[in-house]
Parts: sequence; C-alpha cells; structure tokens
Amino acid sequence: MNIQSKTPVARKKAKKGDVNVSGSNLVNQVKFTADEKAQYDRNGFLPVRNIFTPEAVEGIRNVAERLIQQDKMNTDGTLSRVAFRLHEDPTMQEIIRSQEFADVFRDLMERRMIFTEAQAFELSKGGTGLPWHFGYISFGYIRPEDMACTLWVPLSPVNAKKTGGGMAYVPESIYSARRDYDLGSMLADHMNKGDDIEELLGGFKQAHEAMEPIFEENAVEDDFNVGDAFLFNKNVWHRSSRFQQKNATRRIGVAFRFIDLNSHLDKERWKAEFEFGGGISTGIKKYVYAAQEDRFSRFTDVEHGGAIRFSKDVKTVV
Ligand SMILES: O=C(O)CCC(=O)C(=O)O
Ligand SMILES: [Fe+2]
Repeated sequence: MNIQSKTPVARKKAKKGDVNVSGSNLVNQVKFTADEKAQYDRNGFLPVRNIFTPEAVEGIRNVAERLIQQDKMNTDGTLSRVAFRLHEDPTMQEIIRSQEFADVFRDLMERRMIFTEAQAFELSKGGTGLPWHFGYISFGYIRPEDMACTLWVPLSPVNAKKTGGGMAYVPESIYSARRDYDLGSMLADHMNKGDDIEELLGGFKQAHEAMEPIFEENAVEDDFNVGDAFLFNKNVWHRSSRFQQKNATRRIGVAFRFIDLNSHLDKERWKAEFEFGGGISTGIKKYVYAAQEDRFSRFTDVEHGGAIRFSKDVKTVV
C-alpha cells in the first residue's frame, strides 16, 4: 500500500504497513551508484551521504537529548548515557515512514524490512564507547540466518583521525559475524538447560581476545558530516571510536534498527543473551549491556520460531 499524497492529513492517517509517504522535508532522496551497491554487498556496510536534512537532524537531536536526560543506566563507563524508544517521537515517525527512507533499503538490499526501534548512544570526552561486538543484543531475538541492519546517525561531524567519535568496522569480506550467531545459539542451548559451561566460556573469551588485534588490523573508519549516516548489517563486527574533539564535551549517535520482513522469533537465544548480559560467544558477561532493553515485552503474541511480521507490535514496514 503506497500513500503518494503529500498532505499532512494523509500522513496522520497512515496505519500499520502504510509507510512510504513521499515528499518528506526530512529525508533526502539518495541514489546509490553501482559501485556503492557492490561495496555494500562486499563489506556489509556503506556510508550513506547527506540523507537527512538539517531539520531532520534537529528533530533527532531534540528527542535524543530529551530522552538521554532520563537515563539511569550505568554502562561501566564505556558509554556515558543511552536512551531507548526514540521512535515514539512524531518527527522520528515521519522520518521512518517517508518514501525516501524506504527507498534506501529497497535500492541497496532489495528487501522489505520491519523497523524495530531507535536508540541514542552518548560518548563523553575521551570516552571509548562500546568494544568490538556484533548485533547479539539488538538482533539477539531473531534467528541467526535472518538478515537485519542498523542505520547509525552521528549528530556531530566525525573526523576519524582528528575528532574520533565515529565507529570502526571490519568488512564482512574479511570476517563476518554470521557464524558467531550460531555459536551463540549452541551456547544458549547449554545455558538454558542449566549446564555448567564456565570452562567452555573461558575458551570463547580467550578466542575473542585473540581476535581483537586482528579486528584492529582490518578496521575501517569513515569521516561523516552532519546529515550523513552509516548503514551496516547485523554481521558486521564494529566498535565505537574514542571521542576526542577539542571543543565539544560529548557526542550522540542514534541507531535505527531494522529486521528482514521474514524474520522469525528466537526466544531461546534471546533468553540466554539477555540473562548473560550480551556477548555469549565472546565469553564476556555484560560485554554490551542489555539493561532497559524490553524485547521480552514485545512480539509476545508470537511463538518461539514464529514469523514476527504477524505481531501486533510490528508498526512500520519499509
Ligand atoms: O554509537 C556508538 O558508539 C555505538 C553504536 C553501536 O554500536 C550500534 O549502533 O550498534
Ligand atoms: Fe553496535
């Protein structure tokens, strides 16, 4: 169902699945070259230049600032503050439902995606942010084989060499986290049965620690202007980059998350990842913290293994 009208009335009337409202003054039309599409296929990530108008960035900043003030979470100093559920804001809704936004996914992935949530991450000056990880928390509740991705939006300019505050990532062509989800599932089975797997986890921790220098060796970082975004799929290993801009005290990054329309619920792995605190296959407890994540309260009308698209909690399909 496409709504092609530009009137605000039509926007207000949009119901579940009725996305693709064109003529947004928030999202610019982005056209990808054949080379960019090939890059995304090869690497699993792509900088998306100038996708948001200044008005959109202002709107995203307002909701991020407001919700971040309310954060009570202690992230062990890696991130200073985190906010969830940014997508409930009307400007965010208008962005997510715009035709221009949907076109990014159609054009690059030829997939239809369910929008799931938007979160904000704040780094204070000198903050290192999140260590090497992949989507075991954000996408811990879908099957390993289901595709998913994040559109990450820095709200201040990122110069990888001078200011930091961006992200570093490993091309999937070099190393993909696809098999790490399978390892997570295998370990989750043991955990959910109550088996003692301390020793096994110790081995996984060592293996992860051995991988980190290899991730560093192969890490890619990009520069970003305000209005740019970074698209990466759930199999891309990534970490935050230390924020060291001279005349700013903090930086906010906002993540929009999407799962493939045909994703199925994996309650077993999610239970184990949630209880462990994230990062089972790294062997490191609370590696990327899962506090305040509320996926147990969503998609509750879907059975383990069931198709998520039938849930009443699916509000927007792009
Ligand atoms: O903003 C950051 O530094 C981390 C973001 C991140 O890891 C993510 O969006 O998945
Ligand atoms: Fe992440």
